[in-house]
Amino acid sequence: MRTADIGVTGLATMGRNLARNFARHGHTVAVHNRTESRTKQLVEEHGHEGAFVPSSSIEEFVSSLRRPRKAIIMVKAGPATDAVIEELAACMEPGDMIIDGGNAHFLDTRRREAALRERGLHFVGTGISGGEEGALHGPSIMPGGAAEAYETLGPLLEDIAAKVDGTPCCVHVGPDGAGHFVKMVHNGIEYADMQLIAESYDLLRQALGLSPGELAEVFREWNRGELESYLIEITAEVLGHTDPATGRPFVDVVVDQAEQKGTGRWTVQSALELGVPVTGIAEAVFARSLSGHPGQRAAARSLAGPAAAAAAGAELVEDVRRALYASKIVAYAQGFDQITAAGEEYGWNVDRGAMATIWRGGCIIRARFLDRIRTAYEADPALPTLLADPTFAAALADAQESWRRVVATAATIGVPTPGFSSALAYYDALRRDRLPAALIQGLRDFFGAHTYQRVDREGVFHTDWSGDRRERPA
Ligand code: NBP
Repeated sequence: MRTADIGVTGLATMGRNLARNFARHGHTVAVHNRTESRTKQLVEEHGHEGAFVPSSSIEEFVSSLRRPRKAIIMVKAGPATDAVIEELAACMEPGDMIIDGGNAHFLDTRRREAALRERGLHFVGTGISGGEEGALHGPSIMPGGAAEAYETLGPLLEDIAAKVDGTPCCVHVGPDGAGHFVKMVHNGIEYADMQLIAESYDLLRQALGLSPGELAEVFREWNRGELESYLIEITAEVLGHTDPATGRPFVDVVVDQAEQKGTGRWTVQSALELGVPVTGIAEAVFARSLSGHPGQRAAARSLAGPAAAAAAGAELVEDVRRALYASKIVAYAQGFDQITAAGEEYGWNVDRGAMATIWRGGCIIRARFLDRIRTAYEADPALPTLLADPTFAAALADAQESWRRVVATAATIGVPTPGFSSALAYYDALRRDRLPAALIQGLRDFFGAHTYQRVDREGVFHTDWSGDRRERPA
């Protein structure tokens, strides 16, 4: 009975393709789904691709696995995951592993891992990126959980992961919820990346009157340089697509309200808790929210705009390319800061260079750029901010004049670029010698006696604002 190397329960889009990926790599895969027809369909349609062991019940599924058992759950994240964990755990024995490949919140993963550890089982919360295609042909895989579990599970996951220069896009991220956390930040960065791309498109279209087809060419060209990435590549595809029903550019027939499944929001919520300014991701989440308020947008349509409709020449294209690159560096730097802060908060010690390495292939944010991030962290694993890496600092220096012109042009002609603007503000704030936070401290002390520190003396002080205005140690 116990023949399968690994099992997958939950055979919708992701689970089915993941199971096929294991089978295609020569692994015997146990497969199970709550509704049995999905299991049967998988074996009927793809049974010839490798060795599948179908089961109609969880008990049968678990007993078809070789020990230590490794069962991957690919069901809708939330209560369904808890229900399936409970069913699996009831039939498992100490040392067995339950792997959650769904998009769980990392705090749920921490809770589940602690509960299963008590029962002698391993729980490996695993981020999987790359969507349907990635699951079949090689995703980027971010497993958390105990290092001991990774020893036996890791080789299987590395086998099916995407490979870049022969290196698998899979590494043990850290204990308990580290894998799902890093996947969440990956998704947050994906939001920021897409927002910056959308702003580039919008500004060039509004300022220069370029058509979507012409802009597709611009993005295609950009994809040959330092911006080379999956998202830039597919931007050219989407902008170049014509709606067959109307003959109009596809982008013009799509309702301009961006949806979200929640991982961007989770990233920002966590960043607020950790005190990390992920302005690029936050602006991207808010921009989607704003787009989804048609009533307010209609009510505001008659508000006054600038007199200047267009104020730019063809050099704006190169300026926007540089601004996009600079803003992208900021968004990634902020995301990596969040991983650092969470590592400290939860005791994970995540290797940031390794994260850049496993995001180079398989996932949505895959890009040439990630190689530079990997190199930066290899050169200095304790780098306080990516912006301080000599290569990125030079790239920002090179881009900053363009970046400022882009933000100024956008403001002048009234095109919203919250991603570009906030990234530039972050850059300028971080490089400042003195920030106006000193005034904020003064105000806080004035109205709430919140105290302050001085630049010239140790200690904490309070000024008696309503009395004699003398300073006293607090
Ligand atoms: P869905 O998220 O659409 O979930 C459908 C699967 O969940 C089906 O197999 C369904 O079984 C099962 N399920 C549900 Br719903 N409730 C269940 C329950 N109470 N007990 C047992 N099974 C239950 O599938 P998906 O799009 O393949 O995604 C799977 C996971 O991977 C999700 O967590 C998702 O967030 C994550 N993910 C998805 C992508 C992507 O691109 N789609 C990418 C990365 C990660 P049934 O057939 O009996 O209804």
